[in-house]
Amino acid sequence: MTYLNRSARHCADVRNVIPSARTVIVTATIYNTDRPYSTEITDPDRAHIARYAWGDDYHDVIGARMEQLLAWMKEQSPEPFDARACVDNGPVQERVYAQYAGIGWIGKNSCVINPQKGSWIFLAEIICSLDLECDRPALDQCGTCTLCIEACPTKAIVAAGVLDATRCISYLTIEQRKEIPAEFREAVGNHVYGCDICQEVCPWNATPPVSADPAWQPRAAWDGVSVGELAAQSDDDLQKAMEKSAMMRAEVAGLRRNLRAAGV
Ligand code: B12
Ligand code: SF4
Repeated sequence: MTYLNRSARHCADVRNVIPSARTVIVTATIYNTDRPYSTEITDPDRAHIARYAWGDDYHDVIGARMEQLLAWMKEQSPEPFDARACVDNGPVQERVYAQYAGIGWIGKNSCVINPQKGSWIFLAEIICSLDLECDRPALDQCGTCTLCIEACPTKAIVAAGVLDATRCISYLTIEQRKEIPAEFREAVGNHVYGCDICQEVCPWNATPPVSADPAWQPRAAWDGVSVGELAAQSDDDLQKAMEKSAMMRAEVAGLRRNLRAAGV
């Protein structure tokens, strides 16, 4: 993730993207479904895949929706304006803008938490030159709770809101390409793609809303499967199941490596 370092200065100000920028519109899209949390599953063989990756790739789905929203704004606006839509991959500190836009606060687990909807939300933005009225920033409501810090299996949350990304299972199983370091293997366990634990234990996600959007429903290949069942699938079948999903980031080779680390 050295790109984060290289682009930090550029990402600190959206006027580096659109020099005429006056407003950032932030959207939050619920992706939670009715399946149990990894922390609720007692079957020791069950494979754990982060829920944001169960369905279609959010970059494609939300990217297309943001372009539609932007097209609608351009139709409605009495004046022309400059704009760019971003989701995840754009040069934007998304959580910072989400907090300032009133979507939610950046929690101790470093995810944006909405007081009604929890944190199973994808963030996306439209940076534009329109001078729109702003919402109020969201207030931090983590209080004295430290459940996420305590529950993190790799102790990646080193202080409230501060993540040592190199310890996070999401980084270890998705972003980095080497074998999973031996010191983390036990803690990573059956987490074969990403991790949700610090959000699952969050009290703001105790009764979360569920999305009926077909885009986020779990694909059959990941729905309730064991690590053994996943490992038994051919590379071709895994490739087909991963097609147009966020799991393509790790590719079949990355998933296989994670399955090996899980002992299958
Ligand atoms: C790199 C990245 C990661 C890395 C590092 C995570 C991290 N916490 O930084 C890894 C791979 C570990 C990761 C993991 C996950 N990620 Co991620 N990730 C990103 C990404 C692409 C960039 C984040 C980044 O720049 N981090 C590096 C530094 C700068 O972060 P930081 O030091 O914590 O930054 C804080 C301060 O420095 C300060 N700050 C920085 N700049 C500025 C500027 C100003 C003006 C101010 C005031 C403050 C300020 O505020 C920042 C936010 O707290 C964003 C998308 C995006 N473009 O923003 C998604 C994003 C944060 N991830 C997301 C998700 C869903 C996840 C996972 C849940 C996926 C999973 N299930 O496995 C996990 C959660 C892990 C966790 N507890 O955070 C979502 C979060 C949604 C939400 N509700 O908040 C995002 C927003 C993507 C999206 N569009 O929805 N992720
Ligand atoms: S996603 Fe998992 S490994 Fe990463 S900080 Fe949260 S609990 Fe820890």
